[in-house]
Amino acid sequence: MSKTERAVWESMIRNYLRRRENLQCTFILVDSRLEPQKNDLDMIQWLGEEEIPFAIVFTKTDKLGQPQVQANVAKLKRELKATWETLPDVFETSAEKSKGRDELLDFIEKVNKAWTFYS
Ligand SMILES: Nc1nc2c(ncn2[C@@H]2O[C@H](COP(=O)(O)OP(=O)(O)OP(=O)(O)O)[C@@H](O)[C@H]2O)c(=O)[nH]1
Ligand SMILES: [Mg+2]
Repeated sequence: MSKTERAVWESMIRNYLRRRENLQCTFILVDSRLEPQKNDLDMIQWLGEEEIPFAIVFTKTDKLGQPQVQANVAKLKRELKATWETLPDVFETSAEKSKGRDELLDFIEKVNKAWTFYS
């Protein structure tokens, strides 16, 4: 995507997240193979500041060894702890192995049951 197109998408997404009144939770999908990326950290920081509820979902955890997944998860948590007192829920998943699927579905069910409308 061109820089201009990216900016349009970004603005659309941020407006949606800010204005969607019945949004209960947002999921930030983070590639578990990568160390914390600036764009992910910026987005997470912004969601926190806007008080938009979110959880972090690490994806593709089957693609690397468990110690490396743990290392990248720990690094992201450490980065977040620098700013935030409480950390969001974090899920480690693999679409390939269905890892984390049940946990994530349970979480979504829990969120849906606690549905509230903020006007
Ligand atoms: N091994 C593995 N491959 C996956 C997993 N999730 C997605 N893929 C593969 O990654 C490729 C991209 O799939 P997408 O659904 O676009 O996933 P994405 O997280 O958006 O990944 P990117 O587009 O690569 O950034 C496809 O070939 C998928 O089959 C996973 O959990 N494990
Ligand atoms: Mg993709």
